[in-house]
Amino acid sequence: MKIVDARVIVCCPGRNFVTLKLTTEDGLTGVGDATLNGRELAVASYLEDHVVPLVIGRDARRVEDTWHSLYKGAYWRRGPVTMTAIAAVDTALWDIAGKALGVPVHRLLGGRARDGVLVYGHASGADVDEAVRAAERYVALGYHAVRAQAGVPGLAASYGVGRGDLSYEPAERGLPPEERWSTEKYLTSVPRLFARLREALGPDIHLLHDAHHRLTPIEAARLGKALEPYHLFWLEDPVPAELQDGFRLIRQHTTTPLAVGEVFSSIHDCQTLITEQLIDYIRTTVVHAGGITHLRRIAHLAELYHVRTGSHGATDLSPVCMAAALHFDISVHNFGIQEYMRHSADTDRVFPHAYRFADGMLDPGEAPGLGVDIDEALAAEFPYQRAYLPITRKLDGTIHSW
Ligand code: CS2
Ligand code: MG
Repeated sequence: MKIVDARVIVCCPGRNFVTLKLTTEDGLTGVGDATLNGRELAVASYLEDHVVPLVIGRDARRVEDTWHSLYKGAYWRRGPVTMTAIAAVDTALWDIAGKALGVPVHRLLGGRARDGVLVYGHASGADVDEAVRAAERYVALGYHAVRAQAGVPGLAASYGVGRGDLSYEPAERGLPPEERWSTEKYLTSVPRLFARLREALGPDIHLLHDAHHRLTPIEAARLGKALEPYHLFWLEDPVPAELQDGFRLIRQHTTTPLAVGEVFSSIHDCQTLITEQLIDYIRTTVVHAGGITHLRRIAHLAELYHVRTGSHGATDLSPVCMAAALHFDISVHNFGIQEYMRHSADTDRVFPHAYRFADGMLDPGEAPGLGVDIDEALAAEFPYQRAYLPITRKLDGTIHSW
């Protein structure tokens, strides 16, 4: 089953996506998400200029061998660009494998391990009242889990909060917009948000919050302790996680569950966090952590240490990644939760898919392969538009983690 064609499709139906489409000699096709928000063309070039010549002529059935050939063959290992490119090839090969056998990919991953995939939506508001109303709307839609982010009094912008009627979207046309940040103001405001959310929603809705890499370990420990009365499902990205040891300090002070990993690209980024049980959920995703093949390795290590999965699922991960994630989520034993920021209508038209939402859960469906595709003619109507993630500075102008 030789690969005879490999195309990299860049489009922008409201935001940029990069998609790899492989075709075999017998006409089977497979797709893989290769989107790296803000650095999309780096991955497109890595694929077009360096990987495509290597995959043409390969046997599409050799998924594991292809993964290791691309990983070891590059010499320069790991990192978001390399691992996103490998992820796209890997995902497309799993898609082809399912189609060749006429079964959904989850059947190849051990079959369904649960009735559905618990997901969480993104509620946000310029202030606490608005964020509580947004969370109530998600509960009314049937969600059992909601991430809540609110504006911080005294700051013009805060992470995860849309602008006016625009929903939160992690990408901006043109050069990176600059925001100002105050950890002190933020730490004062967050407990108030969750006190109000628990009061409005009761004890059973899972509540999540993303600190988005902005705290020091001791600040994160303080926030975790302050949030304990509201028993969050998780506090995400409390600190930048290059220093995995930093989580020991947080762990000493709080029982609020911790989640990290959406920016990780391999098992090596989270091995200490997992084996020392410094986190409760690992957020690595199909698109940025080497595809389904490598994400399974991370999940299987995590299973030994009581760590569950909680894959990233923001709008800058395409429906191709979401579909692949759901085949992984429905079958992996130590599944925790799946992030699900709904895509725009244009994006859903460009990427027709089989997955469906009902009663707070997503289901990947039973279509052969991943159950997703890209409408290339429609994608061509939405050409790439350079966009960047914002940057943030402290009130004194010092650059900070956005
Ligand atoms: C966020 C993301 O969804 C999340 O948890 O951290 O929205 C993140 O900001 C974007 O994916 C960055 O591109
Ligand atoms: Mg996050």
